[in-house]
Amino acid sequence: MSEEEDDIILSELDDEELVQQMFDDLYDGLKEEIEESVNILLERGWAPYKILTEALVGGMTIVGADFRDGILFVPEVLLAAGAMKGGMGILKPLLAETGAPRMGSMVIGTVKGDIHDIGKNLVGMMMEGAGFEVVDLGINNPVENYIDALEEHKADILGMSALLTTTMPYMKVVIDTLVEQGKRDDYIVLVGGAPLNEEFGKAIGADAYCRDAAVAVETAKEYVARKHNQMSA
Ligand code: B12
Repeated sequence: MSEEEDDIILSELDDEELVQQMFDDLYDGLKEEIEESVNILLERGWAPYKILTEALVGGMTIVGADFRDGILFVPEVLLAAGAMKGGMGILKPLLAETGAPRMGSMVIGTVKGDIHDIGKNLVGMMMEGAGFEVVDLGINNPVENYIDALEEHKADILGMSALLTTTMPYMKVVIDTLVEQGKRDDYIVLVGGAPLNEEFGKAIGADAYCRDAAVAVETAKEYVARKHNQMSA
């Protein structure tokens, strides 16, 4: 880090400069700086969701582009992910404390062979904020993990995440197993992750593909309401 950069006092930057600085700090994997900036924006009255989407996800998009283009490599991206998680950790309780009524429950996890978890964590956080109970299975989940957890927690929704074109077909393995066991219709299945699209979601037999965490919450609410209506009909 150059001396010049050392001298930046985050709290003296205006909002726009601070968000720009957060993009740089996320890129450089500076967790403490990211945490400090998140706290500054909160003190300035920014809504947690705005900080999450505009500053953190915004910064991660830049990291993603440079990773794709071979400018950044795994170790750097891991540091960036660590910094992102530091910021998310501060926002998590704030997003969860909306006092929303209990909506239902969701089991969520990243599929077997895949260790990307930032998007999944974000979906989990937003779902909790919207009043869903969330059981997070973490990464690298074989089919049994999903099915055991769905049954144990009597969940309404199954959420699967995959960020690799090589791991996304595993979602179909999970759905096919549910079909074989006659349990497919017991759950609302939502899938997501950067390489997926709506067509893929349909092709594997999911109820819906969700582009981002906000869409996931809206979709989950819609399906749960529909399920309850069907049950009371
Ligand atoms: C961070 C990152 C990593 C980190 C992961 C750290 C972590 N703890 O997650 C590390 C460095 C470990 C990593 C490793 C690898 N990565 Co990587 N990684 C990324 C990167 C840059 C960002 C992903 C991210 O966190 N995005 C931010 C979040 C917020 O977005 P998101 O995940 O898309 O989630 C949102 C939506 O998709 C949706 N969503 C996500 N999940 C779910 C689930 C449900 C149920 C719902 C409803 C919605 C939903 O909502 C989320 C929130 O809005 C992407 C680039 C990209 N464009 O995605 C590459 C990327 C995914 N990685 C890639 C690759 C190739 C790899 C490696 C194979 C590299 C290597 N050579 O080792 C390994 C694979 C390791 C493995 N087995 O999983 C490729 C995949 C290419 C492909 N087509 O398959 C990408 C696209 C980069 C690229 N262009 O080359 N990676």
